[in-house]
Amino acid sequence: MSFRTTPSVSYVEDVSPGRGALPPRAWYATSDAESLSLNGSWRFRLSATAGAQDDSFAAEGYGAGDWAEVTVPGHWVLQGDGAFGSPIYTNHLYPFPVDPPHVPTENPTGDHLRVFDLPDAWPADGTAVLRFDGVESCARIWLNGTELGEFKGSRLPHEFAVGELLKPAGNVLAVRVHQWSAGSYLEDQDQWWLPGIFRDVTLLHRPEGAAGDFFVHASYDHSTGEGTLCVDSDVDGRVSVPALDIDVATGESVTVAVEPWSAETPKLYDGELVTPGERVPLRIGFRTVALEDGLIKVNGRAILFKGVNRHEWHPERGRALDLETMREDVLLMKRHNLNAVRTSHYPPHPAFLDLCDEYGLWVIDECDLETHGFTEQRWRDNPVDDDRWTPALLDRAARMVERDKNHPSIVFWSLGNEAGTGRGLTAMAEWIHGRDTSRLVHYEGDWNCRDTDVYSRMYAPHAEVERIGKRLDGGPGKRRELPFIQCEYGHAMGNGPGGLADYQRIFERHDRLQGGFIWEWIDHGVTHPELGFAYGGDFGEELHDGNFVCDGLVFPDRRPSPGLVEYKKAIEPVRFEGADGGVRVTNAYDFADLSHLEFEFSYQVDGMPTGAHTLTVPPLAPGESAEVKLPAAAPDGDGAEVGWTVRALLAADTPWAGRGHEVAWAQRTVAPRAPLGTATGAGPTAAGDLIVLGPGAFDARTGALRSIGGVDVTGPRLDVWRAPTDNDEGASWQDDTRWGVLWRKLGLHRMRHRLDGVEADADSLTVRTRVAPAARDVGLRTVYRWTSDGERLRLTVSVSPEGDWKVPLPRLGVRLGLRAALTESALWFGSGGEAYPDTRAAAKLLRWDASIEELQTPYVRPQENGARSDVRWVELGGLRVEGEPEFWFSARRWTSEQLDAARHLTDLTPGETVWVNLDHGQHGIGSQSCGPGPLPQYFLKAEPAEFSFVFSAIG
Ligand code: IPT
Repeated sequence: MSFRTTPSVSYVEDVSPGRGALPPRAWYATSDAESLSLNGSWRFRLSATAGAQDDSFAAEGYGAGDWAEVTVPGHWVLQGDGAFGSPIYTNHLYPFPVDPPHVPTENPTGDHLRVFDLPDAWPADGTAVLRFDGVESCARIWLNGTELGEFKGSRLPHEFAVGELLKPAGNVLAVRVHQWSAGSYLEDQDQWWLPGIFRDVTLLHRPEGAAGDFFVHASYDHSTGEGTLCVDSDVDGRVSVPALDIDVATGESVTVAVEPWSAETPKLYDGELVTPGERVPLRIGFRTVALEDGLIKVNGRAILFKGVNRHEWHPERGRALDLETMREDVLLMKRHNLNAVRTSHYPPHPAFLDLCDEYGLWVIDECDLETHGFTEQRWRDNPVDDDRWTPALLDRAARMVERDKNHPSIVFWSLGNEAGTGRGLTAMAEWIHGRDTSRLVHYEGDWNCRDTDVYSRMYAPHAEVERIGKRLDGGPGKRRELPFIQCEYGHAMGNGPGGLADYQRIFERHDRLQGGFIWEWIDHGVTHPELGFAYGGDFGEELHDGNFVCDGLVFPDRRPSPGLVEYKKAIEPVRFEGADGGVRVTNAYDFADLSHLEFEFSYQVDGMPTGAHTLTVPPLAPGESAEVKLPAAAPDGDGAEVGWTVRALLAADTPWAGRGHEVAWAQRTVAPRAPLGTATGAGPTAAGDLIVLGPGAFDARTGALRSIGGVDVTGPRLDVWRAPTDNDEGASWQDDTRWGVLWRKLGLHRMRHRLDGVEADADSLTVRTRVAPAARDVGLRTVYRWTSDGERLRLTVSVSPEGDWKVPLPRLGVRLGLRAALTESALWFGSGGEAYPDTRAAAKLLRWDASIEELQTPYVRPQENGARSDVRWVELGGLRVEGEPEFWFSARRWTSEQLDAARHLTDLTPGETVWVNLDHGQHGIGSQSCGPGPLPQYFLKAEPAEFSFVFSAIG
């Protein structure tokens, strides 16, 4: 005798892509055919295992009145206030035992129910399909009690024919979603595991004679200026493009003069595909992508990717993105000079690609495939090298290509990410090459370029990229013929990434280097009531990768981080160089001339802009440059520094920014500021326990400063510690240069200050100290020498390292405390935004003011932030501080030690002191949270240094 106790759920662990779905086809948002969105509130029941419940919920008349509700699109773990489980974050580790294709018995399973009526206008004839745009990770579908099938492939569409099952009213759509399935092994991307129906569910009417699949081929011949259009269509019909007077049959090709599409000039022509039963709007962009002379060319020109990796993310809704959020991403990218997106690591919601077509971004569309966790077992059992999985891989490739093939913005198909190598990948590449000869194929894991049309790498150091640019990298013959891109570089985790401008200059020096994509666009922080933004581990995950999920150029709420501002500057499409009495302007666009820009020029005196002038720049073609005379003579600074700023601004409104939006800029100093002077004349005098020197009062025994002109001051003392950034901490696999770890090991976070002597002479007060960590023999001899002219107090700090310093210093300067009650804001002449030695390209030197709060950069995991560079002077808390040479300053309501100890911003609470760092040096930032550390020229070496500050009290 045999009997079953649980319903069969064998499909969950089946390596096949599924059953019952229609073949994939081109996706379009609208047509004149009726459609019904099934987004909204659905009834929801969560089970702990895949087989906990039978199918009876799918039957008509089932009573789900006591079920909970969830919003579709959505992830159930982000709804229900924790009642439906929690998100899990792992980078590459599978959060379940690796035994493909098996998944855990504990397999959260969400039954979703939606009852709907057809609208009155729903035609009686024809048929209908149900479209699911994204369900993670495996779904089984029933309509009115009849099973339609099941599928995997979370970020890919699946359609089911439902025509004869539909009723005018009371249709019951039942969807059972399993968090884990065989498909999970193919979806090991570095992101939160978020089950649910997270993209749209739509019922589409298919009239008699409706469009089936169609492929818009729209190429451009740059030698003739003509475009050729041919629309292949499963269902015969006609294609019209009124603006081009085109009206041809499907399958027929027509060549006419057109304006081509490029990311810089995204010309789209409205057209229509008319089949006997349906009219489908088309947005046609003419462009030709080719591999020519070993270069990626579009419309005959080599392009340079200034790109970013974009995951779909919203801090409350996860990967369930609405159109406005997608548009915000595109607008932010365009406003920051980006021209390319890699859709890491899966095809995005298709509406995002419509936006890329419309606003102009080159796209690498990546397949929903990553098997990174197999690296833990040296890739043994890797599905991409196991024929049993190949149908699933080919299904994924086809669903991506067929869905997205009509987007002019897509120039590359990418097989996936971090999946090792194997026959399955080759099969995908072969199929894609055969299906679409108008685009190129990308996959980073293929270093020999067996299957790909570009040599692509991630996080290659500058020197290696330069060698590749010079073609000194060797490699197999095919690779040597191919162009190079970095599909990931510049790890934007926390403060950073550093070194972007250095990469960009290398990319520009060598034709073979066609740019790259920063990792990544957005921090995947989850809005959390107590923590602000949560990251890995904050939901009690047993296995997690902490804040490695927060590594974007924008914060979770899409506020740009300084990294994005820096990138914008590094990739700006217009370059300015100072020339004798003029400025040399270079057009660094690939396609656009400069006629869409206007140029503004102004001088600034002591950081204050004087009047603006127009700079007349010819409409240079891409690559051209010209020297332009400065429009006015420099004003007399009378001892103050004089410089100029030139800005390239949009001359007219565009769809992505208004007239006046700044695209590029540069500055140059014309006359330096006068030296600060020695500030001597007054001598120290004893007054009880104090020594008075000009406006300064010092502790007579310790030499510590107490006040300046009545303003209470704690310190200043030498300070070398900064709360390590994620890039300081480094990645676990880079042990020898993880400075954050080595600094702490050496004890730089607990330096002791030994007083060796306080000496007063006729015109100075000298305090001799040695600053060093316990248990070590290295130290910094530090001498503070104070002088005054009666009004101002000058401090010169001399530092001499002792012992064998094997590590660079985090920072070198002084820290002082001011009374918080009197310190609300700062006014300074220096860089406006955060800057460090290798994140300083965007340091615009003007006079700025900001509150102490505004001086903080809200990195999701607290860490060193907010330094302003090249500071000539700063005023805060009743003091003016001038520096010689220029210095870095930061001010915060907590100490570096408190910043270091905090895990979330909500751990930081303001105290009674504002702590100010005046730094002579900062160590570079680099990209070591995943890639290479700072370049050697940005190291802050422990070597002899001397720097001065002049303090005075202000009214
Ligand atoms: C690389 C991954 O491709 C990406 O998804 C992300 O995890 C990134 O690293 C780090 O944030 S893989 C890495 C081992 C180089």
